[in-house]
Amino acid sequence: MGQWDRFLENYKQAVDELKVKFKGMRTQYEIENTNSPIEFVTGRVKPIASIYDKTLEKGIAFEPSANLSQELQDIAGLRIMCPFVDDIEKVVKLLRDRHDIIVVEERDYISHEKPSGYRSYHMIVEYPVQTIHGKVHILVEIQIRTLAMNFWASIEHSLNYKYKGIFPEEIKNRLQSASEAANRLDEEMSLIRTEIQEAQKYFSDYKEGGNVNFPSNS
Ligand code: 0O2
Ligand code: 0O2
Repeated sequence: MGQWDRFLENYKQAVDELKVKFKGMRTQYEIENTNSPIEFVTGRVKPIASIYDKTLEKGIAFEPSANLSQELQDIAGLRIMCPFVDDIEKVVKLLRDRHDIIVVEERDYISHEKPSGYRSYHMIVEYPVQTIHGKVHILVEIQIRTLAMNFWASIEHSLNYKYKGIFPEEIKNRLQSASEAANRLDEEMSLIRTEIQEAQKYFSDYKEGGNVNFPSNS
C-alpha cells in the first residue's frame, strides 16, 4: 500500500463513520415521527487530483504530511442537505452539541453569500479516528445547505470545471440570477412549511378534541 493510501485511509474512515452517524440522526427523527431537518447526507474523500490542484494553488508541498492535513481542511468532506433554510441552524446546533466532534471553525456563506452566488454553512470539525496505532484527529469539512442551494452549487461546480473558474459574462450573469431564483425557491418553500405546520397543529387539536363518532365496526 502506498504512502498516499495509508494517509487517506484515516480520512476515508472518518467520512464513512460520520456518514453513518448523520444518516442515523435522520432515522431517529423518522422513528420519533418528527420532521427531520436532514433530507440526505453525502460524503467523499477529496480525490488525489483535487488535492494536487489545491497544493499548487496554495503553494504547499504535495506530500502526505501533517502540514497538508492542517492546510487542506476538506480532505474529508461531508454534506448535509436540509429541506428548509431554518433547518440549517437546527443541524448546526445539533452538531455543536455532539461530543464526538469538536468544532474548530464555522463559515456562514448564507448570511454572507459568496460573490459567485454560493450559499452554504460550513463547519470545520475535528473528529477522532481510532486506528491500530491509537487515536488520530482528523479535520473534516461539513457543508450544510438546502436542496436548492445544493442544486445551484452542483451546477456551478461543474461549470467551474468546464470554464476553469473564468466564466463568460453571460454565464456569470445567468448563474447570479439562478442563485437569486434558488433563494426565492427557499423562501417560497419556507412559506409552505409554515402552512404545513399550521395544518398539522389544526389536525392534532382536532384529534385531541375527541368529539368524533367513529362507525361501530372501525
Ligand atoms: P439512501 O437509501 O438514500 O440512504 P458510498 O457509495 O457507500 O460511499 P453513498 O452514501 O452511497 O456512499 O454515496 P454518497 O455519494 O455519499 O451519497 C449519495 C447518497 O445521497 C445516496 O443515498 C443518494 O440516494 C443520496 N442522494 C443524492 N442526491 C439526493 C437527492 O436529491 N435527494 C435525496 N433524498 N437523496 C439524494 P444512499 O446512501 O445510496 O442511500
Ligand atoms: P471540492 O471538493 O471540489 O468541492 P479553499 O478550500 O482554500 O479553496 P476556503 O476559503 O478555505 O477555500 O474554503 P471555502 O471557500 O470555505 O470552502 C471551499 C469549498 O466550499 C469548496 O471546495 C466547494 O465545495 C465549496 N465552495 C466554495 N465556494 C464555492 C462556489 O463559489 N461555488 C461552488 N459550487 N462551491 C463553492 P473545493 O475546494 O471547490 O473542493
